[in-house]
Amino acid sequence: MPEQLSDVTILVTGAIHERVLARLAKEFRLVRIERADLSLVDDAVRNSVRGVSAVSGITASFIDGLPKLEIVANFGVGYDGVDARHAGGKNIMVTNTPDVLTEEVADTAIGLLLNTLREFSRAENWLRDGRWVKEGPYPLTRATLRGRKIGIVGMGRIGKAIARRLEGFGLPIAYHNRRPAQDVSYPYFDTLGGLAHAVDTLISVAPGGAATEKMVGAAVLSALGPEGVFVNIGRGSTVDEEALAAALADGTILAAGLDVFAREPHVPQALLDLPNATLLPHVGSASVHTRNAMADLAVDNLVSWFSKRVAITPVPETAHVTAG
Ligand code: 8YV
Repeated sequence: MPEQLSDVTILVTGAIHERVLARLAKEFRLVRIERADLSLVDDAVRNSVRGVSAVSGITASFIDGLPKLEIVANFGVGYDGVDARHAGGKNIMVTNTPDVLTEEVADTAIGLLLNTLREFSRAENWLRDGRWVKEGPYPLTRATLRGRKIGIVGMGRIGKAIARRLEGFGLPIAYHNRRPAQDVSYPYFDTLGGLAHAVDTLISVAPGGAATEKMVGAAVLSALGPEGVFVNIGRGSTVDEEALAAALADGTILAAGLDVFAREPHVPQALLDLPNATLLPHVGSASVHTRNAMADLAVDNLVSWFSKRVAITPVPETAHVTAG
């Protein structure tokens, strides 16, 4: 007889989308803790947890502390908050939420790029502050999208969706990735520095993690040059924020648009102080429509795992994992 989902314990660590909670509570036995810290659960719970639903903080030791764990369902396409390699080594599945947020995040990247270049937030403040009436038109923007050469860092699903949009703007596109992408014909650069040299507008969709830590630093920014614009919609950990603030302050590059930061929700004061930085509070996928779709996919992975014994969207590090 197939097992009852209501007998399966799912642990939710930290804040997560309401729809994830509502659906999990309906289908499973749900236990919530305020952060991924096993001292917050007693041994009976610890020994019964078979699935985890989380956004971040799922370390190797957290995984090791749950003897019956079979699957971690990450809310978000980026899963740098889950030690997926460790999970994969222990035959534990990790899933993420790809595809359902691709177009939303690509839309946000374009909006952030345009806002960074054409200063729409500042222009709106000019209007709201009554300066249009008192002082006349908002000053012409120093920057424009016209004539720009785009470099995309990370040519995955979202990188491709951004590239498709920018083709429509009539701009040349090149990219850097760990390896050339199969289904695109844009020029490929095997180093980030090489790409930064060749373009004046760098859009990063790169994932977080040790391999990409602070990869956008002083050398890359100086290669981008004084007309350079840097947009980050990937992960804040990929940027040396101190070097970026310095490059924006001294004119090494022209402007930056950032949706992600190394220590969210904290944004370095040096960036807050800069007029040529456009800063968003990690809203890339943050519409009701898209977050609902992400919530459903996160929960559907758990339902599929415990009813059909297969995950819908396993991450590559755990693609080999099978249900015992
Ligand atoms: C998520 C994201 O909203 O999917 C991702 O990787 O960065 C965002 O879309 C975030 O992970 C959850 O808050």
